[in-house]
Amino acid sequence: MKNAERSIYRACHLCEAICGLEIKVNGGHIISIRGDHADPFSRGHICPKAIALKDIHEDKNRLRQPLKKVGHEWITISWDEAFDLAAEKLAAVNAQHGNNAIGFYAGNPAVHNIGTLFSVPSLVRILKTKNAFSATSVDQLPQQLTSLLMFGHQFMITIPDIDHTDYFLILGGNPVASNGSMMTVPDVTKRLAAVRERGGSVVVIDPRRTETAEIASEHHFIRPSTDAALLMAMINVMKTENLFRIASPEKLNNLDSALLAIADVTPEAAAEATGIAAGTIRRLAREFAAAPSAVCYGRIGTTLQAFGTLNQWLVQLMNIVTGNLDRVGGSMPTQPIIPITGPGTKPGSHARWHSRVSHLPESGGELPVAALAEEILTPGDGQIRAFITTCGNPVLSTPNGRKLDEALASLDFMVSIDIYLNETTRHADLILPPASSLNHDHYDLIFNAFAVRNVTRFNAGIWQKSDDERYDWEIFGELVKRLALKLTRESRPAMPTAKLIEGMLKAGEAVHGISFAQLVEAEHGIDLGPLKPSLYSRLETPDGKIDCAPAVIIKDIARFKLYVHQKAPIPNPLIMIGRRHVRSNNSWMHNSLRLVKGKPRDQLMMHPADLAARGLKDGQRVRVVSRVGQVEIAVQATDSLMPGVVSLPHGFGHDRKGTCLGVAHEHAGVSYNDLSDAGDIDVISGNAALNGIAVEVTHVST
Ligand SMILES: Nc1nc2c(c(=O)[nH]1)N[C@H]1C(S)=C(S)[C@@H](COP(=O)(O)OP(=O)(O)OC[C@H]3O[C@@H](n4cnc5c(=O)[nH]c(N)nc54)[C@H](O)[C@@H]3O)O[C@H]1N2
Ligand SMILES: Nc1nc2c(c(=O)[nH]1)N[C@H]1C(S)=C(S)[C@@H](COP(=O)(O)OP(=O)(O)OC[C@H]3O[C@@H](n4cnc5c(=O)[nH]c(N)nc54)[C@H](O)[C@@H]3O)O[C@H]1N2
Ligand code: SF4
Ligand SMILES: [Mo]
Repeated sequence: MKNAERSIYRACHLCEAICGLEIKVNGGHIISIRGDHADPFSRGHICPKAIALKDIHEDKNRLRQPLKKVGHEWITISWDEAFDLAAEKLAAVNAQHGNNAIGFYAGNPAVHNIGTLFSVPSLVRILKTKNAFSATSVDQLPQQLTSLLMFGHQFMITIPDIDHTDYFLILGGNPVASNGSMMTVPDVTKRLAAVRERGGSVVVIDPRRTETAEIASEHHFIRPSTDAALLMAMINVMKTENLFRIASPEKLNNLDSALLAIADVTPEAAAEATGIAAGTIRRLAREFAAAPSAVCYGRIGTTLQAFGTLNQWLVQLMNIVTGNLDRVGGSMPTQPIIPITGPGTKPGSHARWHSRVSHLPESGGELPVAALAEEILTPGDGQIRAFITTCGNPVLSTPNGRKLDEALASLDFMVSIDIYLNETTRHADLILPPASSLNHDHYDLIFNAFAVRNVTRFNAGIWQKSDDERYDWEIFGELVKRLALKLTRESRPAMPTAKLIEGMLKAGEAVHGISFAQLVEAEHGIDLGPLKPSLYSRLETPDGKIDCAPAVIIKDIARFKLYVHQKAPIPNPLIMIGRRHVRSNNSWMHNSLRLVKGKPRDQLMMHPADLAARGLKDGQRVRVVSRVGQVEIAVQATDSLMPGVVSLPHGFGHDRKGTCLGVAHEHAGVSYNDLSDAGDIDVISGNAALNGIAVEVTHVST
């Protein structure tokens, strides 16, 4: 048997770090999973989640056959029957209620699955629905919208040049736990340490002293949702003290009006809003401006909050006025061999239509998911009556999960393409489970494009799937085909992943010089070198210049000032924010015992002074109450939180009835999003404001 053992090299598809793995298999069994030291990008780094790939692959709860709900029972049916049922039910809803009556949601793992990534647009095209949603609007939408408004393309995302910067300013990101986001950066802890080793600084701005803050040069607490004041004041200090080093003024439109719009925010005013001393703000501004190279980066803490787009605009302004946009050691776009910007790609769109009930704007063909529950629950023309989900668990991951539960339960028909019967898919009438991810061919189209180096890698599926299994792209393909027939619309046949990559690679081969055969051969991935300045020559705005003052953003400054004026001085009630842990991944990896065992990680974190003020004690069960809901959970006293702020991880709450997740159920925790309010949004983008929500914490007995 021993000589049947073989090593497979493959990128991990679980998070954005895309670490190289060495997976030892024997026949159909996984023997071990280790870091791939020959991967030039991840250099052998992995985290505990990678080992759990084996658990997911072998998980008895992972669905293997189509499931149909009959009364309160689930029965397995054939693929043929399942596709027919889905097409028939969806077409019936379409015929009776029109195109917008079918809604669609794609969740996070869709971005890690190239087949799904390319299938989603085909499905939405066939449905002709304006009610398409995704996890983008509980995540990075403000970043994409800012890129669209300023640079002319939603995916012209600039990436921190972590390996060369002298000054890394991180707001609202905890890459040591998350392994980096909108910044694909395997082995981030070593790379952050290297910034300091070469004499540079890492400065973290976060209401919690996070794992990243612990290894930074300095950390400052900030009152949630007030980052914009800090950034405005820093820019103003640089301006007043003549510290600007603008690199390409001829490429900048409207910089003066941008600066004018924020000019009245002094360090003193920002100190009052943020809780960071005015002297510190001045020093940070001077140091950022003086550093040979510097980069300002803002992640979930700056996007998944009430001023997401404003924050992302200010992040870019910081980099622009200091000459760090599109510069080595600053913030630069990648040049992936399969481009996601430029000719033939979709630059994105904004506000071409709005949601029916709350009038939230479309972006890139999608509506903000904060509008989903009300679009299902509110009667009238265009009401969503049937729903399709893939790779998503919006009941736990989007605002007001309880209301969404109610909404999904009221649908005429729901079908989920998913591997688990979980909090969301339990509402489906039909679940179509794809084959194990490890059987899929894998290419990180998006994460290659957001990486801190130019990299590329293709890995074929480890095993052939059995005849009775389907890849995600095959499920979509068949669904689209049968729907097209029923709706008498035209569809294109789905293409196998490898063929798709081969085709796209060929299109650019004259430029990048890498053939598909070479890519397949290079099983550890190919490093194509560090990021290089290219943004200024690739701008896709009509005049090829950066718009430094998009009107919708400038208009939103007044809302921010009002917010700060009303809410900042005394944070009472408490303000709740989220957190991530390296052993967890959004809502869907809690069925791996290896990851959830040990000390609980789902408590509410709270400052001892806030506990004492309420007569509460460390370890006690407490009730957390928000405008829309309440949960009961153990509290953990910690001075790593700013007083007045509490922290709860999202993705838990596995005690809902009707799921089939044995281990997760035993480690249920509570869902953060039972407390978040769909009415709390970043008004410009409609992105949910899941961080920075008002709660009160009391004794359970009251
Ligand atoms: N309060 C709060 N809420 C948050 C966040 C937060 O920070 N705080 N973060 C937000 C962010 S950034 C995100 S991205 C979202 C994530 O939100 P979602 O994407 O809605 O949820 P996930 O937990 O990622 O659920 C993934 C789903 O995909 C399924 N799945 C896994 N692998 C596959 C596969 O290969 N194929 C198919 N078909 N299905 C698969 C899983 O079973 C699960 O149902 O959550 C958001 N919600
Ligand atoms: N282990 C693990 N890794 C993951 C995930 C996971 O669930 N688990 N999810 C993946 C996904 S989908 C994503 S999008 C990325 C996210 O990657 P990150 O953005 O790095 O995610 P978080 O760890 O949630 O870090 C957000 C930080 O923002 C802080 N914060 C909250 N509110 C504010 C605020 O108003 N201002 C400031 N300055 N900070 C604030 C929080 O305290 C927290 O430390 O992680 C990815 N990687
Ligand atoms: S850091 Fe992310 S990509 Fe790397 S092994 Fe862990 S889960 Fe996989
Ligand atoms: Mo995310």
